[in-house]
Amino acid sequence: MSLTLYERLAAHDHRPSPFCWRTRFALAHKGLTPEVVAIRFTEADRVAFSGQAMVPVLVDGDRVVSDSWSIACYLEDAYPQQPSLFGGEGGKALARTLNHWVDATLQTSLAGILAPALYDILEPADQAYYRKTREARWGRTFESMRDERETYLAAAHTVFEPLRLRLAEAPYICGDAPAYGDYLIFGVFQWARCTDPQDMIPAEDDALRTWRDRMLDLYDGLARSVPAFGSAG
Ligand SMILES: N[C@@H](CCC(=O)N[C@@H](CS)C(=O)NCC(=O)O)C(=O)O
Repeated sequence: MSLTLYERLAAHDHRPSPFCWRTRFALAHKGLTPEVVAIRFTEADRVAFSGQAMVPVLVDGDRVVSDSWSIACYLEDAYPQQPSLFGGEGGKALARTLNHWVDATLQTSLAGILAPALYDILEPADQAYYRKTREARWGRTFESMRDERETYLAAAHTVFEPLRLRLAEAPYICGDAPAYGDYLIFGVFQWARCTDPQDMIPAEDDALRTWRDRMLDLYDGLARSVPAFGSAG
């Protein structure tokens, strides 16, 4: 059966979407290797067949699934013989809670840094679209966000703290082995790796950085298989 993943493309083959990285890792966790089709922001018509305009979109034979959480749930149900993404119903509920925290808090805490950084690696036609939609979303210009980088970074490091506490207890967010909770969080750091010229976790002994290195090595270096913009791995 054919398996195709539609994901976001930036200039020079960068793959910056944190939502798509969750799905890439979920597929690898299930031992699945999709054909990857990368599309620009201004090519939403290429996923119109899914009934919406965003990526990721997974096409598995005649099934079309959009939204990273729906895709993870689909994979868990469709491939039960492969390693579990959630570890049962309780784990699934916790993963969903973490999903909301990542979307509402972790990603938002970094958007002021990473949205302007992503803008810089987009093709000109995509830049116009991205600037208009994101500046409207955040109510600020990219220039004013850039001016506040240090303030955003200090606030983000406070948001990182529960992750550091967890990673002092176990090698992965989900315990001895990685699972969907790790992929949810790693997607954000992969967004940073693909866009931001400065490493936001500079201390080599930071538990978050050690975990990030471990995640970069997973699945034969899946996350390293796309270009990094800066120094973060
Ligand atoms: N809730 C969705 C969010 C997906 C999402 O925001 N995808 C971005 C990836 S760049 C997108 O396609 N945005 C399209 C746009 O802003 O026009 C999920 O978890 O998959």
